Amino acid sequence: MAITPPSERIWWNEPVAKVELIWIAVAFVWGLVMFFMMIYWHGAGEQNLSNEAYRITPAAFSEKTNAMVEKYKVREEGGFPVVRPPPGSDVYMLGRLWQWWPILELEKDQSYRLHLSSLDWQHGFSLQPTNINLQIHPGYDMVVTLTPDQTGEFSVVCNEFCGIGHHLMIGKIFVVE
Ligand SMILES: [Cu+2]
Repeated sequence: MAITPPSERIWWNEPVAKVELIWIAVAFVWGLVMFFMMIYWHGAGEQNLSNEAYRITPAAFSEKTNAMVEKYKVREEGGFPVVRPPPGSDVYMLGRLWQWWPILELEKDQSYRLHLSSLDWQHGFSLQPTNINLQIHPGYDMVVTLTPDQTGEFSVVCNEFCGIGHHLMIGKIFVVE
């Protein structure tokens, strides 16, 4: 904190030190690099997905999810319905305190339109172990076109802190032949 006024009245019009100019140039160039990396990673990276987003109310999203579960439920697992929707269809997974619901069973090398939304707060959809991450907000229907290319059991963990049950918020996607 300055307790005396600057000695020159026009204090801001001094020549800028060379070191400072170098730092400004470095920061500017790095900013440009990062900007173009965003575009590069969109194509070359495997985490930044092209997605679509639409407005939807939590009630409407919940209704669509329930309709899919009723139609395509094949079994239960730990109190969760396991749903096997036909390839090419719209599939829904909702986030809420504190679960990803329902469990999905998808076929390898088939494409699905995966719809994600939250019924309450912001959640993070993190597909493990592939490390695909999306922010999931109430009021928005995030749509990702998904073509699983390996079979197995994948976990969906919430990676946006959402309260006391956050660490228990684990969903599942099975990919089968
Ligand atoms: Cu959460």
